[in-house]
Amino acid sequence: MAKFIQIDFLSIIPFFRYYKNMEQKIFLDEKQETSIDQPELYRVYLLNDDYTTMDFVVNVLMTVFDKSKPEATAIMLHVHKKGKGLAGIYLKEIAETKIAEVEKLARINGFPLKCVLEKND
Ligand code: TYC
Repeated sequence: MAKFIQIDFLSIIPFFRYYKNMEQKIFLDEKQETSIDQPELYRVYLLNDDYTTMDFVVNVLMTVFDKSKPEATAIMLHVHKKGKGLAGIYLKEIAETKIAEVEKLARINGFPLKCVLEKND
């Protein structure tokens, strides 16, 4: 007759495995949730050139990127002086649509205005 509680270590191993798997599953589920909660965002930058008029760039910033006139003017002047300026941050598909819109508007108006897309890390 055993007087003490005895632990059979070999029979405990499957339980350790089970809890380890559960922890990993929870970890993976949390990771998945995070990627759903925080979609990847992209920055759309306007690039400077010597031919696009300042008025056109201000107009693009107001119509495509929903900036006020003072905001649009400040961004345009920043691009003009520094070579590149942030127009907005969007989901990838929206950012790509905006770039296509800008470049189409530029092309039909005879301007070489270009944008670049960068991941918002
Ligand atoms: N550098 C242009 C000019 O002097 C103006 C300009 C500003 C062009 C911003 C592009 O993204 C741009 N007419």
